Amino acid sequence: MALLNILRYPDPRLHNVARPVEQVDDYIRQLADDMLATMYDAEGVGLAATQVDVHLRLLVMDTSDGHNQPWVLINPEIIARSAEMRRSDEGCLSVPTIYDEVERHAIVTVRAQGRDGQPFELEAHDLMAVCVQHEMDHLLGKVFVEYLSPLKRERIKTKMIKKTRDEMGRRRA
Ligand code: K1U
Ligand code: ZN
Repeated sequence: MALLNILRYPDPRLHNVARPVEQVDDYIRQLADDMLATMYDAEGVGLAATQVDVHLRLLVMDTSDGHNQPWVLINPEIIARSAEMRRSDEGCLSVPTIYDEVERHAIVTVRAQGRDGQPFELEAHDLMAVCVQHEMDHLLGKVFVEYLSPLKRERIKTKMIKKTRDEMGRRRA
């Protein structure tokens, strides 16, 4: 299992729109396994293929308390959304240390294919509902900071550029 590099905002590749997965083969299964390993290593609860610079409709998540209920969603589509909306704090492995409130549908039903290529439906509530909507945004090239005000977004962009530059400097020293 390999740990993959996670793109950091404002990398322009985070705005690529992912293409559908045509066939669930060994490459896709290996990618899903590597994404899960990368997500657990980074202590996240979700990860979209876009974030590891693979522009295919694939996401992984595990919002369980024991971090032992991995989900692989290939070609996910939202087929139902609750009218009820809910605001909650979000974070993103591509925007480390930044958390802010975003409004999402409280419940969503998603149709996807699993790691075995078989279709299934999942009704997501609570953190899982937030996470799956956040990850599906990534597949459309959208990062959660785009829901924030232009001023906040500019501040975050500046902070991330500085953080990345400082980390690169420390790594070289
Ligand atoms: O970068 C990502 O897309 C992963 C992201 C998913 C997410 C979590 C919570 C709300 C929206 C999106 C994260 O894993 S953020 C970091 C995290 O570990 C976390 C955040 C909230 C609750 C529990 C964990
Ligand atoms: Zn994210």
